[in-house]
Amino acid sequence: MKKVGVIMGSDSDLPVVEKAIDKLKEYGVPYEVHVYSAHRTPAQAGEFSRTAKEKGFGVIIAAAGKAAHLAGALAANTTLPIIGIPIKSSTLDGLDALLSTVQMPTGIPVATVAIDGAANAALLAVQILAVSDEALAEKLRRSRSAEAKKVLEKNAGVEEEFNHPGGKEA
Ligand code: RP5
Repeated sequence: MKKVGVIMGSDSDLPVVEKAIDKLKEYGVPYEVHVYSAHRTPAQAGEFSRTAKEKGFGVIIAAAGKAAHLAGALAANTTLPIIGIPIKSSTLDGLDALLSTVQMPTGIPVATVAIDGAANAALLAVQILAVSDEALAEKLRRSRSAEAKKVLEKNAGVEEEFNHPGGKEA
């Protein structure tokens, strides 16, 4: 199976990025984690994405905060899909990182998830790999069914409480 590269701009992003790592572990997807910064270590970031395909990566997740150029800088050097996680790490509550990550020029796309949306970034990476991996696709389907079942159970509880004679809203 192809690996997922998990790159963050600073180790201060790790508390959020760990949610992506946990999700990849849950799906048994191989991954590597690195701290490469678009601004502080641009040579290492560029080298990583230039050689990622030949090193067996299929998708790259890039997490960065503030003026978050990491995902775009990685995308500039590879045709592998790049998923950007804008990190909330400044006085602007992550809106700075969101706009810096999502507003890519035509030709160099970055699939941007929500601010601090690390679990969804990993799920999207798994979904990309699952296009050519039926066992992984089946795991995703089973997980979605299990999630739906939990929501339906919660709905049943709420309906029971509010929609019956004698219930709170009856
Ligand atoms: C970004 O600046 C990093 O991704 C991090 O979110 C933010 C702050 O970095 P540190 O100053 O905590 O290293 O490049």
